[in-house]
Amino acid sequence: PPPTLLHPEKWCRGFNHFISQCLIKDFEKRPSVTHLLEHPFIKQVHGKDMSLQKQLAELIQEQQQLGSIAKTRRPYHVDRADKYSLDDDLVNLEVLNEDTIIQQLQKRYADLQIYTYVGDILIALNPFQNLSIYSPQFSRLYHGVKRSSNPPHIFASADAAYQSMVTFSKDQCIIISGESGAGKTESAHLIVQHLTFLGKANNRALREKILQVNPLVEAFGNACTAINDNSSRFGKYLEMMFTPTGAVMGAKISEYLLEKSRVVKQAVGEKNFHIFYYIYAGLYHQKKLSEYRLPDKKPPRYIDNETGRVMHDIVTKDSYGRQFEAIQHCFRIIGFTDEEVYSVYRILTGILNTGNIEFAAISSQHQTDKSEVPNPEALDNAAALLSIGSEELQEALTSHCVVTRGETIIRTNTVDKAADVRDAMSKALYSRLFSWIVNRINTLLQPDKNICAENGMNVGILDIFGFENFTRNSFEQLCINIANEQIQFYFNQHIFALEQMEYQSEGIDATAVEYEDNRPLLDMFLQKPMGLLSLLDEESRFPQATDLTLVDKFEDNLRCKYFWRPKGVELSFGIQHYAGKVLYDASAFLEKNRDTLPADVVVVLRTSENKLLQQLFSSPLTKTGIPAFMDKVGWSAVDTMEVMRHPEETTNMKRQTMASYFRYSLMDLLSKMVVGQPHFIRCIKPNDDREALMFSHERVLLQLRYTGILETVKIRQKGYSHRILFEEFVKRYYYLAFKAHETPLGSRENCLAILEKSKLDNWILGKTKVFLKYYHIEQLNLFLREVIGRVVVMQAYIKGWLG
Ligand code: AOV
Ligand code: MG
Repeated sequence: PPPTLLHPEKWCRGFNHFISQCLIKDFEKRPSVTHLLEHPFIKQVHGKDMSLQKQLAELIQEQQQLGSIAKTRRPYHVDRADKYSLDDDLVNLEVLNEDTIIQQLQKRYADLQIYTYVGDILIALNPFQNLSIYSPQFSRLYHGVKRSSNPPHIFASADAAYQSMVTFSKDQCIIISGESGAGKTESAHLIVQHLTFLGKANNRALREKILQVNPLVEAFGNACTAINDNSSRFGKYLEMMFTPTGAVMGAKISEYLLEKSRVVKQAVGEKNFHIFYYIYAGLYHQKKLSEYRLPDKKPPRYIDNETGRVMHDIVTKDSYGRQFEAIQHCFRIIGFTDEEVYSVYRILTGILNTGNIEFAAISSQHQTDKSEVPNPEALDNAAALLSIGSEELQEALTSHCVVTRGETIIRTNTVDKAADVRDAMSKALYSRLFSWIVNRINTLLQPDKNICAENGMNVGILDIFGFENFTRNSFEQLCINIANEQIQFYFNQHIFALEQMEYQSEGIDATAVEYEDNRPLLDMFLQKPMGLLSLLDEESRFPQATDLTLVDKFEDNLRCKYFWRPKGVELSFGIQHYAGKVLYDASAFLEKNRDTLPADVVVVLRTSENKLLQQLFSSPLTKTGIPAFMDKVGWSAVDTMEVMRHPEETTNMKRQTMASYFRYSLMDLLSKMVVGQPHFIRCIKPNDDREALMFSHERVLLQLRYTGILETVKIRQKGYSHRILFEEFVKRYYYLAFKAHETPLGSRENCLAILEKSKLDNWILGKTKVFLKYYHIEQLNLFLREVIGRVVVMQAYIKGWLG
């Protein structure tokens, strides 16, 4: 059988010390692999096995690149002075203040240098134009080289995460933040693109599939808002899974808090989820609208909030139609069956038809609270597409059962109530369909059990909806902004709080950097029982409560500087978020939080002959599993304790409100994030007009302030971003100072030996940990890869030599 390349560590340990010493000598005499490939043994055994040859050839190339570094083992900062522009990293600024930072960013932006480092953190300015810096050539350029060899780039950040994962067999997590329209989603795409490049799966089909995931889920989860034409209306955590040697083997998405209210209503100037326009236009151009019982003169109400415009776009431009084809392609590549896709289309068009059902009051003397459907054809259409009975549907929409004292009574719905039930049904259909698609993708992309799934590692990429401040802000904005508040807290914890705590406990003298701690605000939202979300839940339990009593309750209980109630506008309240003041309009807060779907509707939908639809409603779609617990990092302490005490409450809530679901989702997300080593990308929006090359001093300054960039630069200048236990450090880097077969102790002395041998300066040894600057790690990892690489090449060589 063809020999496989072992992990060098295993290989060395398995080898006789004497032989390996001889081989090292021999290899060092003839350090070329060209003759290795020419070796009779290799030719004989692997004449046809291209993959081994290819692996070797790649290794050689890498060795050659690394070789030049090895020859000049100078300290990093000397090394970079000649090749690397000092402008690339804000940490190099001599005079450090808001002005110098902003000038630097502005100058770079004018040169289309949209990326800038702050130590290990990447700042990305939205270019608002397509740049030609993301081609495969660029992927190659940023593959496994020293960061300073190239200008800052998002690929370099992806590369850093990947290298760190492969080198230390540790999960990584890339956290992309920034306000709405700042470029998070684009950044996430670019990272996936580069990671698929790095994780060269031999399996090309898998690579193709992974690249289709984002476009597909975004067609269903993104929409046009007043700020961004492709705004994420859900939070997305995409985990790319790799084998221990770094080949991509699968992917998994978790979705958070889809803004489902958008299905039934959109603000002025905004749109529904993209997929509805795609499918309507696609069917229009394919002349298939009638098959799905959709009118061809006027689009359904749910997608026609600005009468006329959508139809005009569909008829005159073909872009929606092309997008529909693209989505069909995505479905096919990822592996959905035709039947499944057909069911999805039936449900989508079923929702569009449902939106067209109208209600009118039946006026009789005795009953004013009864409604009927004046356009029964809409009802028939919806029922037909959802494969349910049209009479049953009408019943479920216009009446409801109440059980009192063991007796079931049927009550009728008013016109308004019936319309609410209709919309609740559409929202439930859509959000469950969305979750199903995500789950299905996860099944289709799960790693093949045969390729060592248990030793796999992953890189998670977080892309949520950014901070929003519209003219009118509702419950959805509140949830979105709290989520962003939480991400900011996580960032602060990592960059400032934990770092300072650690210096203290290790007896290192480091001056503290002041930063804006948003924890009190987060506690105001999340604390139990008096936090805003708890108050909202409590009020939602009272049938008599109104949105006004809710705001009164907030005012009575949230007595802190972050909350205020403007005079003269009854239903509004203001919050001082980390990213600015936002005025919320509390109308419909209670109803949105209660998020009720009448049992009668569920019963009818379960009778559907569409198997997929039946499945969507067959069990309560709760998120599975309690989040694996989770450091103190990033979560309001109060809340963590609470959930640990009552785990059943989070998973098994009988009547789940949006607030409790939201709280649970946030926690679930954090529990995923805290497992990995974080990498931060801060997206910044240079102007509000989406104009290329326009740099609004004011807007950028604001974002720099609230994201704490100045403080981050300070702490990165002074601080040590990597703190590694002695034992861990020796385990990781012993190759650099010891023989491969040795097993040195994880002691302070051995750490010192490694550090000195590597000729680095500016590090500190604490009581139990080595404190390193971000650039030390990079340098050490390169040395390490060079040594390991050499061992791998040798191994193959030896196999030939022995044969
Ligand atoms: P967001 O994800 O941060 O907003 P997007 O990633 O959707 O923002 O970016 C908004 C728009 O900016 C994109 O549609 C592109 O037109 C442009 N853009 C962003 N980054 C780049 C880039 N690197 N190159 C070219 N154009 C870019 V939101 O999801 O609304 O919070 O909720
Ligand atoms: Mg986005």
